[in-house]
Amino acid sequence: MAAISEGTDLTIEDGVAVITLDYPPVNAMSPALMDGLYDALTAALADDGAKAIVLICAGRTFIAGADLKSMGKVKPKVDFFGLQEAVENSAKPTVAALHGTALGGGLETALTFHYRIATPSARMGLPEVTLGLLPGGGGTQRLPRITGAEAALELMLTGKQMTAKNALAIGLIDRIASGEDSLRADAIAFAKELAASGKAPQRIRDIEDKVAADRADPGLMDRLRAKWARKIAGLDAPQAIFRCVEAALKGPWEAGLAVERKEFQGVLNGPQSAALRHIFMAERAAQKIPGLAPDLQQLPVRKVGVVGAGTMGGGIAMVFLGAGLPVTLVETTQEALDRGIAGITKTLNQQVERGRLKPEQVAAQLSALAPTLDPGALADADLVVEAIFENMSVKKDLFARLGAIVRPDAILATNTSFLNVDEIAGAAPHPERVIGMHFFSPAHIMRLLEVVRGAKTADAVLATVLTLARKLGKAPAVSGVCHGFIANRILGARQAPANHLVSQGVAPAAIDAASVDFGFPMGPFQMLDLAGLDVAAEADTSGVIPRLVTAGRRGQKGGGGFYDYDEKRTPTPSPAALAIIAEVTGQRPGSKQLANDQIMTALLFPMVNEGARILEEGIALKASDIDLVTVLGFGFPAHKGGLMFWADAVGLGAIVAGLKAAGIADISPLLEKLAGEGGKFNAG
Ligand code: T1G
Repeated sequence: MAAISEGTDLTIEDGVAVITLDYPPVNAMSPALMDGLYDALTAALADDGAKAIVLICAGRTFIAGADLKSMGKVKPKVDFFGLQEAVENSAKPTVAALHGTALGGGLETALTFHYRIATPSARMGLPEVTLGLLPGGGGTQRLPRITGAEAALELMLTGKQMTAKNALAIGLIDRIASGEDSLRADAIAFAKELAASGKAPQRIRDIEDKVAADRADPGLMDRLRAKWARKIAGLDAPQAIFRCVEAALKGPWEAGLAVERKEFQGVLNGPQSAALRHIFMAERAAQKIPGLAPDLQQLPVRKVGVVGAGTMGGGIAMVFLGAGLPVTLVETTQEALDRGIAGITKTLNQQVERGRLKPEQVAAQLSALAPTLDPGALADADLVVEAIFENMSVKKDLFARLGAIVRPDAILATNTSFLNVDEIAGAAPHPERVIGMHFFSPAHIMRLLEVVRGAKTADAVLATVLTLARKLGKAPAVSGVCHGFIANRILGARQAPANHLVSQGVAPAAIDAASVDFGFPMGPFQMLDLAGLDVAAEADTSGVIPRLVTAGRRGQKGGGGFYDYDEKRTPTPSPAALAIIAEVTGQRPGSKQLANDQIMTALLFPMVNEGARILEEGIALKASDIDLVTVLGFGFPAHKGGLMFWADAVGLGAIVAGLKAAGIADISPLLEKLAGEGGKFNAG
């Protein structure tokens, strides 16, 4: 084994040059990897003892993409295209051996090899679009040549991963290894076979039949644009991908590649990609807690208890069942328990109808669910999550009772959305094992998990829950103890100015429309209708929401709220609600018209101010945690990077000026300080 460089080895085995890359954690295409690969290729091509070349990676995965940490910052000595020319124009057959997740630039690199073999469990895809990028290593030109434009667009616009089996079926790979451990041997055997056959290496760039057929269909691209229009509206990368695919169909190869290069630079340097890459990194950074020893002994979580089988309890139970953990589900009445089980069963069966789960998976999950009226059944649980009525005394009573049932080291987690976790912990013996696990509804769909660290929560408990969150497929973010933690506290900061605009005569529907135009899935009043107006009645000093509630307008679930809803839950502004608003505020809704950006400034600037306070108080450890929470918790547009990233882009000076112009006096000192020194929340 000749070491070409720190992470690149080259050996000649039976006339086959085997290049092995080892750049943990995911063999991302850092300049070091690219230089090592280029040097190894050059050596292999020059070595007469090598009749074919295999590329394989050590560690958990084949190249998982360009290196997000150095992208656009540090240049390799030879770029993607120089590397690919060397491979593709090799007279010796070249084979890429894929395992793990061959993604983005990794798959694109594999596509410049003449042949590809993968392990049965390997997955591959071009997820660049999820980062606001596009496959900038020739992927937009090679994929249509393999799959045709329609399938290529589906893969590049969704960024979805495909299995080795599917990849074989569409011709993305040529073989599947006989087993997970035989990839290297099978790849070498494949390469030897190719060398012996004298078969000319096949370059994907030379495959023209599919693009020629697409080119012969003049209406194809218009039909595909129409198909995708709504999903990609307002997003730069998907539009650029369309232009690249059109160039691939038009040809010739060099022209198409030139279009891809130009379009890639455009999105790489655009605001949306910086925002989306920020969120990608924020999700990973959120799991790194300063002062938490990385080798901390974590607690085993093999058996889970959930107390409460309502909407949240049922959803939480499904989250654990979906991760393969057995769940004891406790309720106080048989009727509530039966209703909970029925809800879980119905939802799991819907997942089967949608092709997300197989019937045998549902059967396995339901057999791992143990419903009971006896809390004593929790005695051997390693973790118990309560999802009962949002009332402090009820929760404290439960934790006191649980403290007498479960082991002293069993973790007790509360799913409270607002209440003081320290006070709840105080009701249980060994409060150091108490933590908040705030799931977002629907719990089995929403990825965010606010992990609320109590004053006494032990580090081992925190570390265990953070690891568990990843196993559950959740994106955890740590919050300190305050009313509403991070997400709901910031949402509360949005509701006050929204209510104030309504009291001035701005129509709720206009405020919601401006929010959707900004990129939120829905605006504050549609969201209130969904959550139920009673949760926001007390805080509404304008008096509108309390009046709607007393008029029986409690939201979607109870007689409509700001909107009336048809059987498909399509909202229309409610004349009854508008009349109540006019009566309470003395202003006809709509009598005041504001531009969308004026409305959004009125809503978002106070949210930024609250985010700054959350940072000042140490409730959130860093601004990127707040960005992650706002994107995953209530749909702040990810292509704007989350609340604090967006504020940095607006400029903190402008935000302070806007708050002052709106007469908001209590501005966060941190926000004032950063604004004063031209700083940013997400510095560096
Ligand atoms: N660059 C740098 N670091 C990366 C990385 C990347 N592309 N992907 C992951 N990491 C780090 C991550 O920060 C974490 O580090 C560790 O690896 C484990 O990641 C030209 C331009 C591969 C499926 O979009 O989807 O190619 O926090 O916690 O859950 O066309 O990571 O431990 O220090 O996510 O097992 C395209 C992104 C890039 C793939 C593994 N590629 N990565 O998931 O582990 S753009 C991607 C993932 C591109 C070309 C374009 C996932 C994963 P640390 P992890 P995981």
